[in-house]
Amino acid sequence: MGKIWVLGLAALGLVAGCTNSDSSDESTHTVTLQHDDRFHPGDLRIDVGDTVRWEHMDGDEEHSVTSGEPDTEEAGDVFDHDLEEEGDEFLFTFTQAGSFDYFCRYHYEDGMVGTVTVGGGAAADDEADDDAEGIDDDDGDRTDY
Ligand SMILES: [Cu+2]
Repeated sequence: MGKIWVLGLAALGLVAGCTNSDSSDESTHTVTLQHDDRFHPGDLRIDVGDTVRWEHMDGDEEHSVTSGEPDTEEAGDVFDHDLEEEGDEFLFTFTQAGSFDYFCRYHYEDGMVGTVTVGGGAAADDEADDDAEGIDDDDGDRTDY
């Protein structure tokens, strides 16, 4: 009985190991908030399913990570998180492709804004091209024949 139990645990360990390695292709990207009132990097390109981690590295200066563009109705709709002091962080996982603007409520007028571009790699570009060509070809065929 004792040996079977040990083997069972070992098998579970292997399964857990595989699961961990699978999830490692969803990566986390760090954007730091620094003393120059900028996000670093301001433009970030990630894959769908990746997580962005904003890390405060600016003493006790209050910043925010707020989705959208300043002074619009959509501002803060997706996320709106204050980072008040050094070491504070905010994580957000992007599950949809697209281009996502965000800003700091306190310093956007000084240029503390950023963009996260999700997906849009070779695969997405090919799909967009195919769609455009498909529409053109259909129209052309109907007109010609
Ligand atoms: Cu700020």
